[in-house]
Amino acid sequence: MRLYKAIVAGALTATAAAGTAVALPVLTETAANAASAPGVTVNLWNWNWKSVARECTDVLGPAGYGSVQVSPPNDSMSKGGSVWWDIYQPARYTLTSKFGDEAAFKNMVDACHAAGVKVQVDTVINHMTGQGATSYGGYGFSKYNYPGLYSSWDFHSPTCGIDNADYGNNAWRVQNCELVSLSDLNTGSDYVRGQIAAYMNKLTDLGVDGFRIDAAKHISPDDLGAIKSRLKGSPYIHQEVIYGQGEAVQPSQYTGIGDVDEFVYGRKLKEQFTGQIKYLQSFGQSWGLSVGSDKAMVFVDNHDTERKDASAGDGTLNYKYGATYKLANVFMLAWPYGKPNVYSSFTWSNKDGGPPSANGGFVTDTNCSNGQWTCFDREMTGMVGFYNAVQGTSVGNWTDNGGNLIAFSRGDKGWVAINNENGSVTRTFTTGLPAGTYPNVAGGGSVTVNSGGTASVTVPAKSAVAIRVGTSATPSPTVTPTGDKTATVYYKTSWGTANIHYGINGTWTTVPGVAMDTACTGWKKKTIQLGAATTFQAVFNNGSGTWDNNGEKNYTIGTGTTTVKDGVVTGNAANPCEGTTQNSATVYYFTGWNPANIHYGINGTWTTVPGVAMDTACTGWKKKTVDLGTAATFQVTFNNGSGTWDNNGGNNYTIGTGATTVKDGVVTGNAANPCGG
Ligand code: ARE
Repeated sequence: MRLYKAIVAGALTATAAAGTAVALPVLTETAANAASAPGVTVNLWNWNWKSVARECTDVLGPAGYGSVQVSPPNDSMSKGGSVWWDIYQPARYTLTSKFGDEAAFKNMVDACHAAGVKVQVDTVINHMTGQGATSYGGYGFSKYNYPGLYSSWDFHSPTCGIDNADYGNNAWRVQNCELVSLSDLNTGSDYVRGQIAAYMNKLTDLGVDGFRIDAAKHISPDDLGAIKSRLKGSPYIHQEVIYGQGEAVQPSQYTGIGDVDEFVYGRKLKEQFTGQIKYLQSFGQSWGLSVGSDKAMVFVDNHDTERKDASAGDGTLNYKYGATYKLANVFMLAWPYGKPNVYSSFTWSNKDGGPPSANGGFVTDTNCSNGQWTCFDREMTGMVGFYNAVQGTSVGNWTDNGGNLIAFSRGDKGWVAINNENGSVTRTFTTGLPAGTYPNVAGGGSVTVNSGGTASVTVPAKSAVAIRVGTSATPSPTVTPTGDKTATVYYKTSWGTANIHYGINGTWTTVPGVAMDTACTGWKKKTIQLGAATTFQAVFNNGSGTWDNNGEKNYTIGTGTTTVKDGVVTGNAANPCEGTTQNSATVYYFTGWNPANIHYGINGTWTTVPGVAMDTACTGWKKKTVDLGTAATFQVTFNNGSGTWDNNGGNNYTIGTGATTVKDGVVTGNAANPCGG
């Protein structure tokens, strides 16, 4: 026995709704770079190796993250834990960092690989240090002298410092002078290129799959290209070239080497999510993004942008924005642009302050329940599955409420609604998904999609609902059996809408089942194809959560005509409507809505909101024929499925048998077909 009940969970409620809508193609996704595609990357910035390993095994792998980006693993200048930024001052390329030693690093790479997660390393190769004398590994150095590695002649000289004005007009100084007084490696030198390539190749030998190139803007594309040509294999590369309007060095100059970290993306998302997200319908390179989708690694924030002042034009959202931040990340994983990079790190109040550490700055294990780490990667696990499920599909069915609620589908694989409003929104949405009940992978609850692909969904304030194919709550599709047995079921009920949810040989319809027709007053009817089967199981519901499942036993029904009345099943029954009056009404409704529903009451018994979808009769006219049984008139209202109603100014429309037109509030009985014919 298998029983379905209507599914209602958390603040989210979802019920099936009749209706059809026209799919609106919006954007075609650029083909993914399959060869080196990192999947969804998560930047576990400042996590130690032991914690990254555990996260790969417990969270990232099972969720379907494709890659993890880790912080610089090389030995660096030590500020003893007081700041985070000492890791961006390399002392040597030995893997003795504040995150662990080489053995811990290797163990982490292996654990991530075993979980199916690739590893990208943040590599700092433009420069060495600007201060300090000792590293985490206990190695001694000075700004232009690194015993056994670099001496003064390995740096650009004579030395100069990058001034703010240089960004605007002097590419040479940006790439040959010192960034914030950090000793600038002469990347034009064969020896320096060799040392850098040796470091990266060592990481590759340890299993590393890709690199973030820190401060790539400050290495000329020629030098970086030459270093890349010495790398083993074909690691995935994304380069930190921060876009600045009118600057002398532009991200587009680096796309021949690899992908670019797209900083404009996060700035734009901050503008929209602190404004009105309806504009995101056209979000893409035309918005001034610095490189195309196929060359962009995108992120809502990274370690630099999250620390920008909230008012800064180049700042982004960060975890302190709470629900808004999460919604922006949901959008990133649902919208086809670039390769997404989710950011998960430690919480902070002092912008310079280092991560939780002990023993002179060695980073302690990530603890997701003490408030010191955001563990934001764990909040996105469902959306990572969504991202993976919808690859290769386009955006369709875009809709918005003219403000801060948007929804769209990704082909017939996924659908998402993002509500950035301060109140909940209930609408009937076209999801484009096959009928079924799907869990909300962006939060709690579930959504039931009807056979027309629509679903009535309440999206709570500042939250998202995302559903996708392949999730466990999706019932298996209905199999149409071969054979020619049929069963006609008459069901006695006072419900305005009745569905029959049935199983043939254990294969059930998707909840809530199939709508029954009105046979005559008090009786609903449906004929079911049984194929070779001679009996089947059935339960009934009113489409909004009220079920009759025969006291949890289901009804067992055979071929031929059967009546189900007050819990009694009568096989080989006579048609209970025979001899009764069979009135019907055909209503033509003039409207620009698509869809349009007719919500009606016969002798006080109303259909379930929003009612029944009308068919398009001809331009401007919708049509529906309703069985009235013995009734001579009925009460009618109309709606567009998303909350706009025409109820004749609160009076409803009273409509009789035969053909009726309703146009601009005027009811015409015994009307001619307005579509001709
Ligand atoms: C620290 C101290 C400095 C000190 C220096 C040397 O803060 O006062 O002079 O050490 O002793 C990080 C921190 C820095 C820190 C550095 C080294 O952010 O504060 O300096 O580590 O410890 C430009 C670059 C871009 C760079 C940003 C910060 O183009 O590459 O500046 N970002 C990366 C990292 C940073 C890191 C470094 C590089 C250095 O992600 O975290 O620095 O490895 C416009 C331009 C941008 C420019 C931006 C800021 O937007 O378009 O190109 O970014 O202005 O100037």
